[in-house]
Amino acid sequence: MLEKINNLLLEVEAFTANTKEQVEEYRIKWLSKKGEVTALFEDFRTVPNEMKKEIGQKLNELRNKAQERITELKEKFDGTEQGSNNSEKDLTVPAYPTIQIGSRHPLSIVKNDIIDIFSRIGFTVSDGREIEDDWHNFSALNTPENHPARDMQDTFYVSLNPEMVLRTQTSSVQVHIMERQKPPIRTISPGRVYRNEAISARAHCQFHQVEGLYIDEKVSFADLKQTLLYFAREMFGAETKIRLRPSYFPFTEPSAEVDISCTICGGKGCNVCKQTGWVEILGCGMVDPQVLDNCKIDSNKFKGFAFGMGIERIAMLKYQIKDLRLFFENDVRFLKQFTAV
Ligand code: 2NM
Repeated sequence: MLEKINNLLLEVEAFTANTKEQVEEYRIKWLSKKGEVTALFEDFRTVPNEMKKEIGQKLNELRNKAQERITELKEKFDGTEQGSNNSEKDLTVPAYPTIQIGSRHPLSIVKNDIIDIFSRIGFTVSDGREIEDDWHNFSALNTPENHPARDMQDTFYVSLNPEMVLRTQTSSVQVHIMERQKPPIRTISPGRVYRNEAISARAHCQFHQVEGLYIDEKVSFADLKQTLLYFAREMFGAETKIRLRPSYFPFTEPSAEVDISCTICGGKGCNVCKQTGWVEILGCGMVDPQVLDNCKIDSNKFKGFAFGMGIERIAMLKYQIKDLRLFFENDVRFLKQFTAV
């Protein structure tokens, strides 16, 4: 056995190769599972104890030398065209990404941005149901029986049941919160809402909203304004200005609509802002005391502000998307433009 080992040692030392293939051939001949060195290790088990030390050392020497020689020669051919007949694959090349990573929907990106911005100033996120009863969607929110929003033309009724609707706004979530929770309340509710509208570039029968609500003992209109200025600057950049115009909602008094200075022209006037320098982004107001009382919150003690915005609208401004329908068609040519880098 010793003789066999010595012969192999000589062979290893004398070995040179001209091609990569030859190196691989010898690796198989010596070191593979069926190779000669491996076979000697098998035989080693039968060597008498008194010879184990000497033969073991030699055997280890042989294996190390063979391994060294092969690595050495492999390195010599690596990276050179020599010896490569191109049939051999380079196993160190990073794998081709056969699994394509998807992209997040632009509405989800913007929704998450809005959640992040309000989380940083202490707002929680609340979810609710999309099928609502009349009380949570309308009555509690001060929307009377004869209000046009309740019309079949505007609202989807479930199975013609006059009590159940697809929610038309996520303030219904906040009615649940106010009924359940004592102030202070500081929460936003993102979610899908439904309105019975003809589908066009500017309107759809489903869209997404984030509504916000803050109730405490001393909440003022100034708090509302400053919160919305903070939001506008975080969302659209530090230079952004806001402007409030008086408006009307059944659930707030006073109410206002909020414009931001146009993100495209910076206020100079362009197509997006129709030469006005301003674009509308949300509605807001001080929660009507009647709404607080409807939800068993003492309107003498507590005040609140609320606001609501369409996520599609914010996303259209942020990404300059001109047709609302793109958000719902799931055309990959549209969606893949939002792949994170
Ligand atoms: C808006 C505009 C103004 C609003 C009101 C409430 C609630 F539940 F507290 F009464 N939540 N959201 C609100 C107020 C929503 O959307 C344009």
